[in-house]
Amino acid sequence: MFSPEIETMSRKEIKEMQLERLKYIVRYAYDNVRMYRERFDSIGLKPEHIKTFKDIENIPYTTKDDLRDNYPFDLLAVPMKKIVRIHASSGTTGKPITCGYTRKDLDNWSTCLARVLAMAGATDEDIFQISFGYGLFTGGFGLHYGVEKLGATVVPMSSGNTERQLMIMKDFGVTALIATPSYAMYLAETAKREGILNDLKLRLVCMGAEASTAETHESLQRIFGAFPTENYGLTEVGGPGVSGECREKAGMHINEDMYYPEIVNIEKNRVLGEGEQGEMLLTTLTKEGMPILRYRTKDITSLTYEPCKCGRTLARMSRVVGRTDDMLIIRGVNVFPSQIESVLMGMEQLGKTYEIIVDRVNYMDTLEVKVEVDDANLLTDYSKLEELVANIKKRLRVVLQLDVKVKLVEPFSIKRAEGKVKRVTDLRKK
Ligand code: DLL
Repeated sequence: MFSPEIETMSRKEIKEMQLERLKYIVRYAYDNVRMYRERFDSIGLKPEHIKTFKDIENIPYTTKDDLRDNYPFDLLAVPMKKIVRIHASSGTTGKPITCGYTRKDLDNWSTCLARVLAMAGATDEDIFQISFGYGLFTGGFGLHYGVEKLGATVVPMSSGNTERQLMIMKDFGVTALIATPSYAMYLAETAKREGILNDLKLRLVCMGAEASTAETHESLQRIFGAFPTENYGLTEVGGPGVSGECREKAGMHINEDMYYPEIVNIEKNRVLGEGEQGEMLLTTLTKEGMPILRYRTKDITSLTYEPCKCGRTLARMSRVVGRTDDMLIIRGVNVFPSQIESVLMGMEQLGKTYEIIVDRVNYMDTLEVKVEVDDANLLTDYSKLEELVANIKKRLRVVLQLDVKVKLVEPFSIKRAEGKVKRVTDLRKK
């Protein structure tokens, strides 16, 4: 454990620390960020009204629109000369959202990540290849300083150039890979195709920045022979390092001394209890540069406060099922891409890359799944092919309660993503 004094605190101690920090950060945000002050004033809320965890529920949510409206720096709580780093989201539509860090924020951030990596089983003897993009994206630099803080070795590869990634992995004796699950899988498939799996020393794959499923972890473990874990975070609250899986793989431990999580039912505006699934809100407990209160992550998960078999007492969040804005509604049925992924990744004849295409034909929603086969020979054996398609359709029907069109395509024919993968094309929006 990187911070045993924090990671094994009793629940009572954690709660006391969180309440103290919550009161502090609410006052700090009110005093230093105009948006929070105006928002509190408009509903007659004062920082001194926040005395219990229940009182936190009176604080309005912060949303992505708030970050956009205050682009680029209006949410900073300190003068620019105290900000030593700025990151930003990739911003697929319009302007990105930004996050500013003081020196202390960077130090806390790398502590969070050193903990996450130690949870995954890493030590100062590991050689980490970071295949996240370095730049405004929080993944590359965030993990980089976490690895250094742990005392392990960093190979700052950044993303892209798969052949070269594998060459370095082999030549440098890399023992731990940091990448998105989709890129880790691409590296694994390519290493397999090139017959170099036995030359690799990889023992850990630390994934994040995208949703993954148990089946994806299992396939990666099968191919790479390395232990897969995932970690979670988002730019708005500082980037990766909010939480990470330990060797028990029983949820991601949240760095609760730095983040206060809540699960809410947004429609009913109600905070949910332990084990109940809903959208996660996060409040930063220590951020100086840009404190954020009750941020609506849009990520759907649940929390457990049971101590873990690993000895840690930090709350755990379950694997993210999906984002509220990723949920597809097909003929009235709610579908998360992760449900489709768990079916496809669980079938050996299939490759690891797929696409989901949604359309509307004659006023009816259609859902098509395009997936690569593992072995191209299968595509010329029509009876086997038909049997496989029927099997996939049947399994998808069980999970989704929907009829899905399935198209099998050649290995490596679907374009690979080097950063975050985009699996869904919704033609209804056009
Ligand atoms: O993806 C931060 C990050 C970098 C996390 C590297 C982990 C590792 P953003 O680009 O702002 O930040 O995207 C944040 O990505 O709200 C989730 O929807 C998704 N996400 C991140 N980690 C996971 C995960 C980074 N482990 C958004 N499982 C979040 C599922 C994840 N979704």
